[in-house]
Parts: sequence; C-alpha cells; structure tokens
Amino acid sequence: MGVPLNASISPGRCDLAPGAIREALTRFSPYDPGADLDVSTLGIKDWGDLHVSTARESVATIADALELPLQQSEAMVLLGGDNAITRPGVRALGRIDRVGLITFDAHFDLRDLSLGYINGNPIRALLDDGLPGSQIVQIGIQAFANSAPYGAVAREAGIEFVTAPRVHAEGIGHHVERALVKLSEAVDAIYIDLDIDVLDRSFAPACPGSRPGGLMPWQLREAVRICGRHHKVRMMDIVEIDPRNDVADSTVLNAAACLLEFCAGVRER
Ligand SMILES: [Mn+2]
Repeated sequence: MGVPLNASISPGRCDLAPGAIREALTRFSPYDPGADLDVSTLGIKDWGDLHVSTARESVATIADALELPLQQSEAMVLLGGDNAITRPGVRALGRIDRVGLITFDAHFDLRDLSLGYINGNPIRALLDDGLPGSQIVQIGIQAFANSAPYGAVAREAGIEFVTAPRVHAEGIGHHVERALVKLSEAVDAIYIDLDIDVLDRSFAPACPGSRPGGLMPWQLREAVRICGRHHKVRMMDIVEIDPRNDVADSTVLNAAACLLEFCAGVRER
C-alpha cells in the first residue's frame, strides 16, 4: 500500500515515491535463481495509495485502512512517504507493548515531540505511546548524523543500536537474526522500518538524509530478506525517498530491490 505522506522537516516530495517504486519494480524480474524462487507466485496485492495529509491525522486513518489488509495477508509493505508513517504503521499492529520494531536508518528519529509529529521523531512518539525501548533495535546508525541528546534518549530508553561501521566490520546478517530472536521472545508482531537513507549516499542520492559511509545495497537486501522470513514480521515500510533528486534511478531501484527481497523472504517462510 502506498502512503504518500509528506510531513517532513525539510520540504521535499516523498509523496512521489510510491509511484516511482512501482515503476522501478517493472524493471526487475520476479525470479531469484539462487533460491530458485519466483515471488510472483506469492499472491501479492497492491492496495493502492492511502492519502493522508498530516502525521497526526495519519494515526487513526492508517490504523483503520490497514485492518482489512492485515487480516488478509501474511505481511504488508507500506511505500512512503516520509518516516512519519512508521508510528501509525506500528500502532496498526495492535497492543503496543506487544510489538517489536527494527529500524534500518542512519538516524535515531528521536527528535523532540515539541516539533509536532514529523519524519524526525516517529521513534520518540512511539516511546511516548508506550513502546518499550527494549523492544526497539536500530541498525545502521551513522556517526556525525545525530545529535548527542538523542543518543542519550536512546541509551536511557534501553534502545539497542548497531552503528554503520559495526555493520561494515561484522556483517549485517547475525545482527538482524539476533534482533529478531530477541524481539520475538517478547512480542507478538514485529515491524520493520526501512529508511533508505541508511544506504551510502552514492546509492541513495534521492534521500535527503543519506550520507557517505552508509550501508551497501547488498547488506540491506540481505537484512530485509532475513526479516521477510520471520513469521512474526507483519509489516515493513520503505520511506524517505524524494524521486526528484534521484540519479540514474539508483534510489528507487534499491527500494524496489528491497521490496522484492522482503517478498522472497516471506515466500521462504
Ligand atoms: Mn528515518
């Protein structure tokens, strides 16, 4: 389902991303030779775009709109839009103290709530909603991209995070597996927030927040594939792409590849 919400700190056109990602998908094959698997056999349904104009309004609107699709499907992907859709997406999964969250993001997204509900504070808003910090794992956090007070909020809340340099040094697979095991012991449903700005800037020029030193596309694809396989993963979002700033369609092709990897993971359940 497309959720073209545009409630960003900086002006942009993330609302154009659902269409651009759908277009990018047409340039891929549904077949993965390595696993001898065809995602077109999965029964994927496009629920169209859901229009919401403000992040505050989106909480009730998205929760209502997701009820039927969630009942009818093994897993859902939300095509943002900006990162403000993560809060309503998580809330749609039911009792918040029974939900786990993994973010792939260069940023904590823990900005102060006095700014209103925006793309810079969905995780802070979720803590405020009652999501325990111990049920949040953030992977791909970048140096020199986050303010000290937000690092302090993460530590105080008990949020576990894995920095981009650690991913480069140690690989991403076991960090993702470990996060899924830890969360699945405590929760009924897991939400994956895929902020494409977690990628190195050269692979995600259309994300305002991407910086050099971020994750490589194959690392993110491996991570998303693993998440798709886990039976408690019910929803994933793909956010923060302003297609007007893309170069050679690199960002939207990466987003589409991640969507396909997620589908392949679900197929492998
Ligand atoms: Mn983000």
